[in-house]
Amino acid sequence: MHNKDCTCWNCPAIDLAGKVDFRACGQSVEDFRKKMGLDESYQVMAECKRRPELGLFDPMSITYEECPQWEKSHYGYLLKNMRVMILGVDGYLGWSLVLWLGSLGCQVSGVDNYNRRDWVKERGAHTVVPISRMSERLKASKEILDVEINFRQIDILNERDRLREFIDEVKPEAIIHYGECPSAPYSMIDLNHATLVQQNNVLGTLGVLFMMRDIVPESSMIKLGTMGEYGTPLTGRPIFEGIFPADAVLKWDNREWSMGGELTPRDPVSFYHVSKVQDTYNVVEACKYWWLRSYDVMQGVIYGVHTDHVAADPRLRTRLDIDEWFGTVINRFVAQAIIGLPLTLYGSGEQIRGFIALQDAMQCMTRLIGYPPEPGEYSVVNQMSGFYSVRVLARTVAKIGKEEFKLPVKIQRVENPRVESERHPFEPIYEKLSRKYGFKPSITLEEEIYNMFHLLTNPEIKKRIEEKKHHIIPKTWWSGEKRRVDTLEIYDLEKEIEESEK
Ligand code: USQ
Repeated sequence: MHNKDCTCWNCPAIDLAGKVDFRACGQSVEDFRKKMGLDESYQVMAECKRRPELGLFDPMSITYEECPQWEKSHYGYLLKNMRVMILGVDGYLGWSLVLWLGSLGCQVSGVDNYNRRDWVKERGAHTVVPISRMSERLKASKEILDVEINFRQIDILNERDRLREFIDEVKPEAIIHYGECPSAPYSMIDLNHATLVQQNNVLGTLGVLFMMRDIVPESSMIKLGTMGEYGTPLTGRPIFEGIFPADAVLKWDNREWSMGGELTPRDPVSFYHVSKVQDTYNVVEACKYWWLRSYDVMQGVIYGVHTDHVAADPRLRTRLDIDEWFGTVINRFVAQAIIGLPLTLYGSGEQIRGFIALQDAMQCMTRLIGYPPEPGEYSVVNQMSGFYSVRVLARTVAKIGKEEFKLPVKIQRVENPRVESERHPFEPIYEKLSRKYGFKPSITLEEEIYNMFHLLTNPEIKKRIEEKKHHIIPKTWWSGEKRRVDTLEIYDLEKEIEESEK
């Protein structure tokens, strides 16, 4: 098990309050001992909130393997009945994760104010996979999976007192922060939308950090960042996992410096992505000032519809958006293929992004929850299982649509409404999750695309795609223009294959 040697130093049940003065870090050991009235033999001592009978002990002396509170699971050791709170529990990811973690025995709680439902509705779009109301979802999760979700309708930004109360009541041992607006195009509609996204995301998260400081400083925050924070560096330098590795060097003017440990440059690609960059700095600072622990999960584009839990009953399904604002590229392509709309490549279609299937993203989050960062640690993982150009994705979707579902799929190149590099090198480093946390992708791109076709060809869902067809072709330009993009070229799969083999 990848986390068997972790100790109480990582564990959220540790009680360090008053026993370790983190502000002393950076002072001389001598000053620290003097201030605390400690002698030469001083070492860090802590108590365990789950096992008070242990009294004071060295937190590095007990490993997960030795502690009865940590139990083996398919994803490494997991804290028994771990209290996990999911912010944004009603969304595409939040809902999938709460069922996943609840089924693994975590004591799950969730917060949402239905913003995502409202934003999609405001645009006149809808989730093509129908989803139930929250009351129905909660009932079904209990009935079908025996998962009890402690849900509270709270607006993270505007109801801070209520969120504080809920955190105080639950005392979560990990907080998964999915409670942000995830859409680049939505943030580019106009000033109001850019403001809404940045306020909601940046200030919402800032509030949560202060609450963690005051109420649950030993809990970890697992926060959703995005690969889009880094942009696509035209120099072709590798996209490291947030922080330069120890042997990275900056050379200039015949001099050299180590870059090890510094945050890597960010070059976001929309006002939404800027909000994630701002979050990064706020989280880094909170870890620095208050010794909070955080994983910043730089996630690639998630695709797919399947986890065993959401598929267990129609009432447990998670949402799937395919409109120009909230639909992401693979999900959109499959929906387009089903209704006979040529797949929309923006611009050249050569832009490359990292991708991960829904169920693999869930696996990664579980592994991170089971391996909390150390006090004060800000750690970054690039969460993806492969990277592809959108053109390759279109070809893959078209091929599966044609061969397995007998759909005559075509591809179209349309004007690119975004400002982004359409031809660029791309070398993301995404080793930590597999090397340190034991992540193994469980499904291939082709298998998940197949799953999507399978679900989305259902007549009811197909009808829901047809109903919102007019929201598929983008009208939101990064320039501020508001007009449908023009089609540049339409071709079939044979031509695409021919081109790719040239
Ligand atoms: N694209 C097309 N055709 C389409 C839709 C998109 O060619 O019909 C292209 C876009 O131009 C872009 C790429 O596909 O180059 C990805 O676009 P997307 O809409 O699938 O995803 P994006 O806007 O980048 O944002 C999504 C999620 C966001 C997450 C991000 C991860 O909405 O929450 O942060 O993926 S990443 O892309 O790695 O930044």
